[in-house]
Amino acid sequence: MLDRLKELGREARAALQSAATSVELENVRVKYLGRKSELNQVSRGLKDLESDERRSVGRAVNELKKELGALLEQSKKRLESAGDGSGGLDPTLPGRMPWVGGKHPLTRTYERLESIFRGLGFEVALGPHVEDDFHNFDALNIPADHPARDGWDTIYIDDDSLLRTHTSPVQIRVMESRKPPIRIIAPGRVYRNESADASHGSEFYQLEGLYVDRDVRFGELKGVLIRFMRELFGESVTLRFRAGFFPFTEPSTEVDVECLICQGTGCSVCSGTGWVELLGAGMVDPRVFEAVGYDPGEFTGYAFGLGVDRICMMMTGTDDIRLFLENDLRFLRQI
Ligand code: FA5
Repeated sequence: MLDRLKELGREARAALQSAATSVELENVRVKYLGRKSELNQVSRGLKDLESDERRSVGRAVNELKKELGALLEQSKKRLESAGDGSGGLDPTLPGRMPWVGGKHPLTRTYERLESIFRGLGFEVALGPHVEDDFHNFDALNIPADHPARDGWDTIYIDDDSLLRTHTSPVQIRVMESRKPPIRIIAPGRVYRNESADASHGSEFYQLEGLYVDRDVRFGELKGVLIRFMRELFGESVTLRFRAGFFPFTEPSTEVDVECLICQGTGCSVCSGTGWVELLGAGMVDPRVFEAVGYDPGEFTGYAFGLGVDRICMMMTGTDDIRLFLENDLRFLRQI
């Protein structure tokens, strides 16, 4: 028995030292140290031996196991540091996909809107987020004592500086600096001092549109908005033009889309009505033209202001607007 153990030791040592890959090494381990190995069988048979022999063979078995275990560790290290071709890796495992970052759904929505409007002949204009009363309100025919100011719950920074409540002040800035024809979109974040719910944020994105020229008519506004909505949601989208009121447009309209979250059956996003308001629009009020030095007898125009977050909700089937600004990667990765 002791002779056989010596021989086993010689074989195992040679095999451990010559293993050239981690797979080979694993096979050697199973053969000489595994549960069904000869060494283990000798170990299990110790109880049947005479006590003298049991002691000597038992000692030899333990020493050999210890020695081979240490050799196994050495061989593992040797293969890892030598880069054995498998490098200790199992080449049969599937590869790990690297995580690739993506654009935020609001950015993707905005880019889609921009591309549609560029295709319709609009160019992009930008304006400041910190505005003054004149551009955010007065020039838009909303004087200080006008009750419509209540409709825009305003965050003031000081007596005359505020966080813009809509993108409409960009209309004023563009008209102050250029003569018609003007055909712009003005995207950006707006701020309101209102409490958030499933379809209202206190910070959200709008996209303003403005077209000014001679003989611009309401029919063109309607045509552009319908074309835009169909490009975005498909030809079968159901829209509703409601009469609306904005001090800076006359006549005015608000446009709703049949709620794409519940297909018009009523949910928390559409407050059970089946419709979601996506934008306000209308023909530019002559008083606005006067405020920027245009002759209202010569020029007419239309303007609109879209809620980008609401459109993003409809496009992605998201039922709570607040999710867009929480930056929870578990949510963002789903979209
Ligand atoms: C305005 O802000 C006008 N400036 C729009 C306009 C521009 C009208 C030019 C006429 C001509 P309103 O407050 O309704 O309007 O907002 C426009 C759109 O922004 C809404 O239709 C809605 O889609 C979105 N919106 C309004 N309030 C919120 C809010 N709290 N959270 C998310 N989206 C909102």
